[in-house]
Amino acid sequence: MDALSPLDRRSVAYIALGSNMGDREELLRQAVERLNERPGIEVLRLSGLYETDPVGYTDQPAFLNMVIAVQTSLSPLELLRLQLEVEQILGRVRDIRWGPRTIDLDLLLYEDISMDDEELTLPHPRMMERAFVLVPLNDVLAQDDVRGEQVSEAAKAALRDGKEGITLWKTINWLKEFGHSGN
Ligand code: PH2
Ligand code: MG
Ligand code: MG
Repeated sequence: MDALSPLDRRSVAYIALGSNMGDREELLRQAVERLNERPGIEVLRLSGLYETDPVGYTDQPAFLNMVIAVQTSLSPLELLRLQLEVEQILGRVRDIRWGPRTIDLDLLLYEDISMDDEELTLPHPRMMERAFVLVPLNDVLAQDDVRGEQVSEAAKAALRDGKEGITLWKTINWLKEFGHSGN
């Protein structure tokens, strides 16, 4: 039997992005482009861009948040490390926990993997409570994903409660510009 090439072992993962410093839209766009240009990762779908009130530490500017669906041959930890690298390239300085940031990339879901490791917990432990994650995730979650109903119900509930301000700020079509990385 033939060995599977890495390209045959592609997995679908979902990454949440947020920015509340500098040119927020441009930082998000750059982050998505930099992920997409790496070998072993291809961006499949982009949510809308949502403007959201800060949650947790509230004395900071509004965020732009989005979620992307990617297909990847990287492992969860490799994907996480790539995200950290992209955060660093785009000037992320980690100081205040939950404080202002140029760019934040959080791995939400990787296939149906559950893990709780020092470096990475999957699914993301706080994702089901956060409208700024649930609403854009609901835009891009695969139609046949078993978590679809749970995510769309939680997103609707979060919007209904209205405790987190969240508004659709812009719809985007960056994938056309990026072209295809061919990996
Ligand atoms: N990220 C946080 C803390 N609070 N609030 C909003 N609206 N959006 C975020 O991305 C966000 C936040 C920690 O990563
Ligand atoms: Mg975060
Ligand atoms: Mg983070």
